[in-house]
Amino acid sequence: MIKFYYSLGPNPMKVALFLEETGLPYEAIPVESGKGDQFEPEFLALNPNAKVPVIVDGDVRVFDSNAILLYLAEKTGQFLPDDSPKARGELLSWLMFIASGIGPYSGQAVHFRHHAPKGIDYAVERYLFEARRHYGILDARLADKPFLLGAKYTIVDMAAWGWARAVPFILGDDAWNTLPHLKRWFDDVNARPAAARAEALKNKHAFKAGLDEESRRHLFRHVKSA
Ligand SMILES: N[C@@H](CCC(=O)N[C@@H](CS)C(=O)NCC(=O)O)C(=O)O
Repeated sequence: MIKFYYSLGPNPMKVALFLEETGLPYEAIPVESGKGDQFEPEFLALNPNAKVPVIVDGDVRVFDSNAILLYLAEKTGQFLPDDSPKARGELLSWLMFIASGIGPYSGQAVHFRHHAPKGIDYAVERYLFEARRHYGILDARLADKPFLLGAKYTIVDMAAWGWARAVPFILGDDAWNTLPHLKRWFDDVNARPAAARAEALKNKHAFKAGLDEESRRHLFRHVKSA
């Protein structure tokens, strides 16, 4: 059975959606990042980057959410586009765009909007601008397509869904009004029973909520006094 090390953050949730879509048997193992579980030696041996998600599938370890999606899709042959170089080019391009653009800019926009000390407007504006620009690219892509690779729902949609769940928190409460195609797609993915089952993971384990001193110490390690 696959061991799935997770929290309820955007990156683990992409993998939860895949696991629920396929019905692959898995054991969900919570990692309390706010309590420092990610720095325990056993976890660092699985992911030297000290982040979730990670999966262990027999003697195979995979860390990083988009790598896990690709691994599981190739293993099961599910949620991939047609088997042609052209379709694979699209798959890899959009998957890496989400991995290297949507994810990091969203994460930094959240950090500077919600958690950084006040008064660094330049950083807030920079990351918010770039995050908005990235979501705008997805919105434009979806103007004439049901899903990000076209007619077929794939792991690229799952990768984007993990982050799309947080769009109002990342970009602001009115963000969905400015991204109509992305919102239509988001509603379609949310309507899938697997999305509801993935969301139900929150009922399995009560993760520590909020950002108290202990959480800040583990999550914001660049702050000397945290
Ligand atoms: N590139 C990694 C990023 C993983 C990541 O940032 N995970 C977050 C949850 S969404 C995390 O573990 N945060 C806790 C921490 O930074 O200590 C991926 O896509 O899996």
